[in-house]
Amino acid sequence: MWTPVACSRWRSVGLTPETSYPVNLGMACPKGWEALEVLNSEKRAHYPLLRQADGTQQRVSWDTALTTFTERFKSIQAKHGNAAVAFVSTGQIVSEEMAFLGALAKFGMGVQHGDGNTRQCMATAVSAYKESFGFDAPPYTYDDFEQSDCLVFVGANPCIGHPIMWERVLRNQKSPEIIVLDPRRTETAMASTQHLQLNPKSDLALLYAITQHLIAANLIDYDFVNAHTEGFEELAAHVSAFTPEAVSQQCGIPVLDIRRAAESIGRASAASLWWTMGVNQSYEGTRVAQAIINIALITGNFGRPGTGANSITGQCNAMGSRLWSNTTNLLGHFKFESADDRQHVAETLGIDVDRIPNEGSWAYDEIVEGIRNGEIKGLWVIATNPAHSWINRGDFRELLGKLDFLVVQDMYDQTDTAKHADLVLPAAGWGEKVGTFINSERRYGLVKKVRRAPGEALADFQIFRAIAAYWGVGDVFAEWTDPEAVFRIMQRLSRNRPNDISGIDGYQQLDASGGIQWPFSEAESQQEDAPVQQRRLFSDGRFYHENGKARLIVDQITPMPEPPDVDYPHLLLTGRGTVSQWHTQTRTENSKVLRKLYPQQPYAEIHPRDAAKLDVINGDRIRVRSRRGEVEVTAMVTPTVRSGHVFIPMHYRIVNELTLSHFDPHSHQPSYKDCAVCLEKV
Ligand SMILES: Nc1nc2c(c(=O)[nH]1)N[C@H]1C(S)=C(S)[C@@H](COP(=O)(O)OP(=O)(O)OC[C@H]3O[C@@H](n4cnc5c(=O)[nH]c(N)nc54)[C@H](O)[C@@H]3O)O[C@H]1N2
Ligand SMILES: Nc1nc2c(c(=O)[nH]1)N[C@H]1C(S)=C(S)[C@@H](COP(=O)(O)OP(=O)(O)OC[C@H]3O[C@@H](n4cnc5c(=O)[nH]c(N)nc54)[C@H](O)[C@@H]3O)O[C@H]1N2
Ligand SMILES: [Mo]
Repeated sequence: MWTPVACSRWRSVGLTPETSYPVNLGMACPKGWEALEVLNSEKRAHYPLLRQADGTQQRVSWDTALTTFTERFKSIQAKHGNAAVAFVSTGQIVSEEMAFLGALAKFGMGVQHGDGNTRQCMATAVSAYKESFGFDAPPYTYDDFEQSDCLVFVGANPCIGHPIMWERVLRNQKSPEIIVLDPRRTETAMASTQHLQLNPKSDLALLYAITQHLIAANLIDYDFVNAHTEGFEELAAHVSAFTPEAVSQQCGIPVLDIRRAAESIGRASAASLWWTMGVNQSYEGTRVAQAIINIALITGNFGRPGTGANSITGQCNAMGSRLWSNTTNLLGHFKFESADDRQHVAETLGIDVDRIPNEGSWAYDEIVEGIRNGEIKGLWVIATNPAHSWINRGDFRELLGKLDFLVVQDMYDQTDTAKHADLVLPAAGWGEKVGTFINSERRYGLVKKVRRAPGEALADFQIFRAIAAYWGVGDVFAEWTDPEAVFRIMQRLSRNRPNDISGIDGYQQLDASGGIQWPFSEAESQQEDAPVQQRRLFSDGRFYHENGKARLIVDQITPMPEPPDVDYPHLLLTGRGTVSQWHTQTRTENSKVLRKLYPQQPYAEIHPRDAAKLDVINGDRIRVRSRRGEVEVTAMVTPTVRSGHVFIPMHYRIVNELTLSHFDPHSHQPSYKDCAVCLEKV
């Protein structure tokens, strides 16, 4: 949490991290220090832009913009049906805006399909938790980083991606065992006590082998298993073939190292397992995440300090999107398919139940296919930049050209996606509006306005309100007057649900208390001894399935769809490059300080042996080619990647020219970190 420094009305000159906020405890990463600077950029969207007959985008008034938005989308719907207009949103706007967008699109405009960049990021964790626990519920609190005596990081590089959380690990006083499963020798791996540098996508086999050893060595908490889980016998039978000896070669990990990792987990008094994109962005990610959950369950590592099977969130409000985007789930994590749920939501919102569709949206990849086959003709993109970030983006950019009408609502009007837009709606950003973000540990925190947005840019909330009025559904959203009014609606919807927030006494309490983790029911708020700052789930061992038990889920191993071969002998890994870069760089490239902290030219990390074979040295130009495209990058020769692997940070737009469109079948999350490429010296 940040406090503005020396701030006249709507003009802050600096930010300083708050020492008492329970999340960052006064620490900050470089992107945080520069958060105001990137708001001042020339590239900010100042005015609505409309594409003219000559192909150029020209400034128009908000009235023209909103009239055009309404007329064009309504005419598409009149001609091709309501479902021909779709939206793609984000984990980067406040929860109240997320809820408003989803409700406006689906209950107001009759849109059937909408999804968000959360699909690229968290969908796998959601599917895994829902199936295993019965609800999408990361159980931990950040204090667990400090309370654990064995921390396992699977496909996560918190030194780069989550520096504030990594600081919490460094504050751990228990000399913990830190086990990292990553095919690269990352900064996090270097700081670990055990780095299992496994072959990419061999996680499932390795985790099953760890499970097998835990069972064989009798390191199971049978009391917990019997009382709180189901499926142990099937699990034990399934993993019995995955002995450390049987998987060692496939995973590239010595037998003894597998056993040692299993022993460390099994013998810890509080073990916690953490995962991020090395798991979520995989064609079998849901099953890998569940293999992680299984290990925490069978060792009884739930509900106590320092434990848990813990998915770390990517974007600032990915969890807001999971609960409130009204895309896959009905607003507030209800089911579109359930008549009772639709009735309940309609009554709570005071709207006609017929406004609520009886099926969820298509997933992102299905929306993309809908554009390809002509079922989707109009697209509204809010706070995401898919022309850079979508898998195999070359193909995606061509598809954007097929749309009859593309609207992009962003803080910047020069993003890769905004350049293709027929209409650009200029939005205010973080620091220029109010609302709540929900972080990885389920904490609602208040986002405050510390400055005014540039030009005629408006908070997304105000844009949605204006669209509701122009569309002619202002009366449906009469109660949705400001973010806090929507927060109260969200509180009503959450009542008696796993994500209950009915006990929060408005924004003022969120502000005063340093944020509040869900669930926080009205009943709990009245208990005198209720813990306020650090709350973890499942201390009573009750999960959300009807019988209260968690499910142990196992599956067959899936082969990698495009493994390296003679023509494309290398495997491409992608991910975060530096602490100073954020995603598609629409924000971070606007800070002079941050720009100095990372290479301007796209680069690829390759192993010294591969460099020698290609006859290149550090700094030489190389060509990386996949079956989809080819790019030129600078070679960064380093033993952090294994021979046969190449790593390119996702911050450079070239990276998704190469990636292969393939997805986890359960979560539909893109598998961004595995495709075959070949390298040539330029
Ligand atoms: N500086 C910075 N921080 C960020 C972001 C940013 O853009 N910049 N983005 C934020 C967001 S939205 C996200 S989602 C998070 C992402 O945070 P992380 O998930 O930590 O980041 P990544 O680098 O994408 O992936 C993590 C690791 O997965 C490894 N990996 C690749 N394939 C495999 C595999 O098959 N198995 C295993 N076990 N590991 C594998 C990669 O080598 C990589 O080191 O970061 C957040 N924080
Ligand atoms: N190859 C490869 N590709 C990847 C990944 C990978 O690891 N490898 N990671 C994936 C992951 S985890 C993620 S999360 C995605 C991220 O991909 P994107 O979502 O496409 O990337 P961002 O750059 O975060 O885009 C967010 C946009 O929202 C705008 N914005 C920010 N705040 C606001 C606001 O308040 N209102 C409005 N209207 N606009 C706002 C920003 O200006 C920016 O243009 O990339 C995915 N793509
Ligand atoms: Mo992400």
